[in-house]
Amino acid sequence: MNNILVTRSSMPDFEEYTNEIKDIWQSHWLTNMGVKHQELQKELIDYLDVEKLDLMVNGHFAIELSMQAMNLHGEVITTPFTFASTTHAIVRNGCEPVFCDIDPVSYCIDASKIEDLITDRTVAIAPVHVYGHMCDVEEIQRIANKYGLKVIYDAAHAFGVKYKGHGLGSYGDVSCYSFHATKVFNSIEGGCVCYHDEDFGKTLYQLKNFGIHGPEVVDGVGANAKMNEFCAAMGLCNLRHVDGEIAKRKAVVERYREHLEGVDGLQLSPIQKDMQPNYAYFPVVFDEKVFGSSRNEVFDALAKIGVGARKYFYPLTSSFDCFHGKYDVMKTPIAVRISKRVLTLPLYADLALEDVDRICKVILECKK
Ligand code: T4K
Repeated sequence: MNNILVTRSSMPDFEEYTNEIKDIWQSHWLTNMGVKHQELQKELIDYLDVEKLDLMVNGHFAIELSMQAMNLHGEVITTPFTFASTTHAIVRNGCEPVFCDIDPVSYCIDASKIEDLITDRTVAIAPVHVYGHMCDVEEIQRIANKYGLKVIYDAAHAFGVKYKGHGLGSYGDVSCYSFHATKVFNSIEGGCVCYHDEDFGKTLYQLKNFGIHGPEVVDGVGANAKMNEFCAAMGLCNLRHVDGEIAKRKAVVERYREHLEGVDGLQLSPIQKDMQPNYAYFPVVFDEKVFGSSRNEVFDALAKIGVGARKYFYPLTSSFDCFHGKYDVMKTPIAVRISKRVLTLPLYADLALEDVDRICKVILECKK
């Protein structure tokens, strides 16, 4: 079997992309909110079913600049079971992450534990729709309204997910998506912020362009987080095919489930109620005592046949070296447990079902 990695970027036909970028050659307009940028922005508002949206250079700056635009100072309740980006965006804004434990089934923030963490310094909640699973958006909004907190969703994994028929990105004050090469929908690098408040949108737009307000006015300390025209063009192409890609991912996930569902010692994620999933990741949690092999042993067995599963998300962000000694990881015991036991299996649209069969065979051979 050829090497199989945890994911593989979806790409349009070469001709489709070169066709899409032809007019960039004619116009010589390469970046700074050009025609492709505007087109993609419009199409994504429709596709994601959200009110307002601004494109970003990547998912990380979507989160970081959203927080900056809200001028947050204080504590932000979040989870450590995520990619570095979520926690780093909070810290780089000068705020203090306060880690809430995760739900043992969805792996998203356990909303029933948020209120206990609220202090007079709490300014926001930054939950993560991890693996494209959905947070308890209604309960989180109830808490935010009660305590006057902002809600910034890290929706990096949640492209195309719908809840009760509506775009998941319309929940909270903002939802931040990633369009990185490894995501369900990619623009090579890219991301967006979905939001409701017009004034927030204006501030965010300035912050992604150095804080520039007008040709002679710079009234914010901004960054450069603009999506360029080549990335926007890739996004336009990939958006035409994303429904087909998600359907193919679904077939891969169903094949995994055929092999692994009901096996003692393995925890698969259920499809959540009222939710249209995007099949972004396929996490499996290994209970060594029941299954007979640990997560790490399965990881090694797969590596031996050239399969690169990943330990998303191990280590927890709260135990990163850069935060050494700062956070007590034992305050989030479920996150610790899941993080030590989870393996995300290869998943992408073109993964052959026969390869899924072989991957599962190796996993099941680890059962003792
Ligand atoms: N919030 C959350 C919850 C996130 O997961 C992320 C990103 C963000 C925020 C921030 O969004 P961005 O600023 O990145 O837009 C990868 C991605 O780089 C990262 O975007 C993603 N999360 C994270 C979960 O996964 P690595 O370090 O695992 O990437 P890497 O280079 O090992 O790639 C993983 C696999 O993907 C490779 O084995 C093969 C495949 N791949 C990779 C690249 C770069 C491709 O097929 N094509 C490619 O171009 O972080």
